[in-house]
Amino acid sequence: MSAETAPTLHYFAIKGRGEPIRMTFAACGAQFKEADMDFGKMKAKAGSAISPCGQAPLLEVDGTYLCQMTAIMRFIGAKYKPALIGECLLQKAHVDMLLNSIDDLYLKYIQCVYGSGLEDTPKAALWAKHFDPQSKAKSNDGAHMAYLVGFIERSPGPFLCGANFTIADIFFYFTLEAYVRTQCFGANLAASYPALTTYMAAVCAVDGLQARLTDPKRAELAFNGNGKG
Ligand SMILES: N[C@@H](CCC(=O)N[C@@H](CS)C(=O)NCC(=O)O)C(=O)O
Repeated sequence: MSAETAPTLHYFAIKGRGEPIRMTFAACGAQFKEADMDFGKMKAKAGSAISPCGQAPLLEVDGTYLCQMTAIMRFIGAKYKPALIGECLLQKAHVDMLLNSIDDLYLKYIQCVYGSGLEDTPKAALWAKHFDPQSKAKSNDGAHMAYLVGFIERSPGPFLCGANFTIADIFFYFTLEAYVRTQCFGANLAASYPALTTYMAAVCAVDGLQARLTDPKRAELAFNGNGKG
């Protein structure tokens, strides 16, 4: 694809929900442009074709603005590297199931970061309800790390869908990055779920993605927009 027709990611200068999209482009080896999102303009135009849900990220493709991070990742995968969205109909459904399950757990992080500043008490509550292996059979909105690790443990290969690396791995890796940061659960996460260490190493080694993960410009981006987490 020529530089002129490359899609444009409209997002803030942070990792946030823009980063799994950047990682997806990297895993595809596809070019894209970036434009800083202006929060006021995004809200002023909320509900219009250029800000359909009044939220970012947005991907501008041939004059159309797509919102919803996982839908954007699926579009990029389908366009540039179809195996990333699943190799057959059933695996595609599996990838969608995983993306929804991962988002359920990622949202618990976002709520704790933006709703409670990732303070110690809410962070301990987050661990107790959604991470402590003892709580996996309790009511937890379907969001529990034990469920996601279960997918890895049942997989016949290094990734969530066996040997096929998919966009679900991209979002899960990013979610794990958030939770393993020292500001969050640090080493406690891998201590409770040892399978995560091998899994994260396998994802890190994926061609294309590796370049994004080691890009110094990525390291400079804050994880979230409020300086927490
Ligand atoms: N479900 C949406 C969530 C998007 C979202 O929460 N975007 C945040 C930034 S990461 C935002 O625009 N927040 C401003 C607001 O909701 O008013 C997605 O997956 O893209």
